[in-house]
Amino acid sequence: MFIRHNVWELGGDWADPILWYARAVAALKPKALNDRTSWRFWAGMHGYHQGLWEFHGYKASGEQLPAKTDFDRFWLQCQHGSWYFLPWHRGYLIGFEKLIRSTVKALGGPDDWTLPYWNYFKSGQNGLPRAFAARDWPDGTGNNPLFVEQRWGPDPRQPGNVFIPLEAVNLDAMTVSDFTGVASGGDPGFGGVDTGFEHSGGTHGDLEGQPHDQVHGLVGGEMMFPAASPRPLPGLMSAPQTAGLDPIFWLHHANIDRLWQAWNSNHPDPAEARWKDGPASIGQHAFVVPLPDGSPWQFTPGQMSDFANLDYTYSDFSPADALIEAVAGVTTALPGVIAMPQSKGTSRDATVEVIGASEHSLVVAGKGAEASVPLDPTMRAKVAGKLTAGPAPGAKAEKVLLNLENVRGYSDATVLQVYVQFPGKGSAPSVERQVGSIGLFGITKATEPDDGHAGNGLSYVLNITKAYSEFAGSGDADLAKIGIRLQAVAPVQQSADVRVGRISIVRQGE
Ligand SMILES: [Cu+2]
Repeated sequence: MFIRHNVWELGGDWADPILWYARAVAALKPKALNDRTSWRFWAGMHGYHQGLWEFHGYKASGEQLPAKTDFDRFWLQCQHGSWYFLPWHRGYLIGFEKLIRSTVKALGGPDDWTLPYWNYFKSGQNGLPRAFAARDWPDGTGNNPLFVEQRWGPDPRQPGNVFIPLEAVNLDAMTVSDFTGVASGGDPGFGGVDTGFEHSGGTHGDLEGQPHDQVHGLVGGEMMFPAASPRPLPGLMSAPQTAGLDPIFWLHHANIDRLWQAWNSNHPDPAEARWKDGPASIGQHAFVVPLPDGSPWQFTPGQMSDFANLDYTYSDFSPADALIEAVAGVTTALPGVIAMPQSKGTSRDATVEVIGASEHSLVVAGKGAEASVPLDPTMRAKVAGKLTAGPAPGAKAEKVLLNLENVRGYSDATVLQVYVQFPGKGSAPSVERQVGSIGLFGITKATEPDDGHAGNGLSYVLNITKAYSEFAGSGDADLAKIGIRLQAVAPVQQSADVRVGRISIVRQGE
């Protein structure tokens, strides 16, 4: 059994597992793009963009791509906006870990190397692990392969200062009871919505949407290169087409994988054969990665879900180590997540109804944007009644959800903190609550029409039940209209043309 450990607790910035990782990355980076065991081939399996790869120096113009049979079989496979997001990435990590382990062994290292995970939620560990931030090897010589120039971090005024601002991420997904959600504006579920093979789906599952997407954008950041493009260019981690090129990608995904298994301790994965057997079982693209000898290894979500029969585990499954108090005053009680009650039935047959929606699209630029959403009086009364009464025995609890629909634009690194404003009645002051954040990871691809997608952008669903119920039946708030404020972690460039198609508030329940 191989054990994956916390990267911050290996016993030093350049503890052996990190040093061997760096040596293996150095060995794999120069390999040919079309070699199934090269660094760049593995990144291409996640996603590929010729312009970005060439601009950032990861492909020479005219350099040979993999042959068409290999390209079609292995490349552009990553599953996003799909209930396959977690199992696909688990198989991808397993294959990658095998490649690094065999490379480490070939270089004279130990034969039990495992992929460390980066738990940015743990106190004092939200900074980029230091070996990844150093330009030099530990002996002071240059060219540390774990260092990436195009990893700009959350603050454009301090490019290269990489950390995860804790007020921009949360572990709310861990409290979601169902793996599979609904795509119609309701909760998209812990693991995502029911899709076929889906390289860039429009609605991300709860764990994918938070913290996965945010961490990508906060680590990668973006930069203006006016000579090359009027739009900001994403750091490697900020866009799915380049993320796999950054060595930190794998440690981030190991943490997401760990959170999935932590959630699994008392929530089941989908039981449907179509999920377990994967898209290959319905005649679509198989999930397949090369083994270290280059031979293909095909896997199914069902195999990835059977954690006891995989040959690795984690040193620690706790999502974080303490209460995380967000700057906005929102307190999320983390230790309680493991004790959440099981849901009754599944959310897939729940009713989803619109309480109110904005009439215009909303441009997001600079520091952010604000909008107001009128709420229908009849629906408001219905929701207030249900929230006050609580669920009948055996019934699903009432949920109120904020939808940011058809968000389009060209800034994959953008992270927006989302606030809801409840206007006061009469002279009572209005009150604002942070309800989460969204990360626009994958937005460029979702904005441009391609084969299979109309360019509808990405849609986000945030659970605002807690904040809403505080005011729903209160005499101090007037909910005829509520305000939505989006606050950018880093300024949104005008040229990125970010806009929200529609904002709606929906209820989900019986
Ligand atoms: Cu990812």
